[in-house]
Amino acid sequence: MLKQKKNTDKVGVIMGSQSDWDTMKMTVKVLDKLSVPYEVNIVSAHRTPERLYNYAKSAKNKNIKVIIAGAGGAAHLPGMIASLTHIPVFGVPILSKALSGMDSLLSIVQMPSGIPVGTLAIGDSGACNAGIMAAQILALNNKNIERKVKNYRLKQTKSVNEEPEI
Ligand code: RP5
Repeated sequence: MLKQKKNTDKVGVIMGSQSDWDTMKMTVKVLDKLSVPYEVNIVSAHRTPERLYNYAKSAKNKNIKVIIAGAGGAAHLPGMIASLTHIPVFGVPILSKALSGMDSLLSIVQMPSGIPVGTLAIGDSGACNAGIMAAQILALNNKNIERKVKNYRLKQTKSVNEEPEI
């Protein structure tokens, strides 16, 4: 993780359980790549509801500009965080064992009108894209992150062969 100055804009990455880390490490990996400052925590909507409340209420004072919340199954974390703060929240549906992440996806995406959660794809792609999306938002006010995001995209484009290797 980057060394962080005080008052630096950052991303808050949270997950409902230690078991979500395998997926959410994809978010952290891409944030590192794009030089985006972040902090990462476990916050469970069901097992640690007071921690959830305190996290949402203290996020602004910690200069968190975007929150990425990964959760699986009943997956109430992103929606509950979004209900407690005006900071934009992205939800990452974890690929659950029982229902292959469909439970997580539907739970996160079906927010009532008035409390949005930007919902990403199930699993690793969603976790990675949530990080890129957050970087793109911070890039609006940060030239260094903007440069990193542009380079990331350029490198990705260059890496795609015109023809398949047969
Ligand atoms: C959710 O329940 C978590 O986000 C996790 O995806 C799921 C299972 O949690 P564990 O029982 O593995 O801790 O709250």
